[in-house]
Parts: sequence; C-alpha cells; structure tokens
Amino acid sequence: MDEPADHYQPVPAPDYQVPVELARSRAQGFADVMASRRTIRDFSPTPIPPGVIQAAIQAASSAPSGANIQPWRFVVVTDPERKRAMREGAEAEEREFYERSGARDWHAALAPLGTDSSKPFLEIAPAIIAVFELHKGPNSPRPYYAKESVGIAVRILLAALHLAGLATLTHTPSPMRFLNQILDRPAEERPFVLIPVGYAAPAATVPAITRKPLREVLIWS
Ligand code: IYR
Repeated sequence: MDEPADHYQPVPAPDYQVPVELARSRAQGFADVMASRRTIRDFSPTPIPPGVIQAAIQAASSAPSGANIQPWRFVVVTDPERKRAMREGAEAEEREFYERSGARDWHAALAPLGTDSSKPFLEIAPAIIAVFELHKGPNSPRPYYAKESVGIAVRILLAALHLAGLATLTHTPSPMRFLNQILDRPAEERPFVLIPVGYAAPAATVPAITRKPLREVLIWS
C-alpha cells in the first residue's frame, strides 16, 4: 500500500448533529419552503436589500466540488448598460433557437411554459448573476466534475435566494459565449447559467405545472 500523501492533514470533523425532533422539523420545513419556489419570468425593478446576494453566494460557494477545486465564478451584474447588452446577446441566441425548425421537439416541450425569444427580465430584474464554470487556464487548475460541482453550487444559490424571499430564474441562452466579452471574463471561464434575481412583478403569473409525487421519484431499496 502506498503511504498517504504527506500533505494530507486532516482536522476533526465539525459536529452538527441535532436532536431527532429538530431534525424532522428542519428537514420538513426546508422541503415546504422549497416547494413554494417557482421560476419567475416577470420581475419588478425593486432593489434587492444589501448583503443578501453576497450571503447567498457565500452559501453557494460552500458546495462540495471535485477535488475541492471550487470551479465557479459568480458575476453580479447591476449596471444597466451591461444588462442591456446581455439582453441583446441573449435575445439574438433565442431568436435563432425559436426559429430553428430542427428544434421542434424542444418547442413542443416548452409550450406549457409559454416562453419565447423576448427576454425583458434581463434588463428589468435589479441583478443578474452570471455563473461561470472554471476550466483549466493560466490561473486555474484542471477541474474535475466541473458541471456537477457548479450545478450543486447553483442549486444552493437558488435555495438561499428563495429563503431570502427573492425570485429567481435559471436562464440558459445557448451558446452564451457573448457573456465573456460583455463581462470581460477570460476564456477559461465558461458561461454556465444566467440567474435574474429580484422580486416578482405584482401581476406576475407562472405556468400551471406540478411536481412529480414523491412516490414516483423516491425509491427505497
Ligand atoms: N432558452 C430558451 C428555451 C428554454 C429552454 C428550456 I429546457 C426551458 O426550461 C425554458 C426555456 C428560453 O429561455 O426561452
């Protein structure tokens, strides 16, 4: 057997165990809060309280990642000019997508969501978080399981923002390379998702879609 690498220096694991009743109520409480989250596409320009986005990104950045590389960057865009440029870039991609006849099966799957190529939320939402996935480059090591790692971080981000009473949308125009130029990010940072954040517009509506019942998605084995 190989000797363990000499830079393996473990420290005691933190103890965060809680009494059984508290465990149940916290787990159920979290499930109930998350069940109330809906993707919002119609935002109010109302500003976000200072500190909230920062704390949510701190939570996201606590995600587990392949080899602890933490292959993510979160660019918070509030500048109206940059938001406008992002809207233009995204709508150009989306027009191409919605007009592409080869994407008919996609179009059919999206029909219940009522989406189209117009993306005003990219200008109206007070902040857009552009999430980037870090690849190997002059200043970054090769990541492992980059997509999985960034996906987990983004899920924590969405949960944290929802717990703070904010609405979010996961928006993925494809491809999103225009973001590197607008946000002045190096090539090793690849756009992963755009997350408009803010409060829902007072008259916002959501599609009448439901989640699968637990009995379908949970299998005890
Ligand atoms: N990116 C497009 C299309 C779209 C694709 C999926 I998958 C969605 O769940 C929703 C939309 C758009 O944003 O309209």
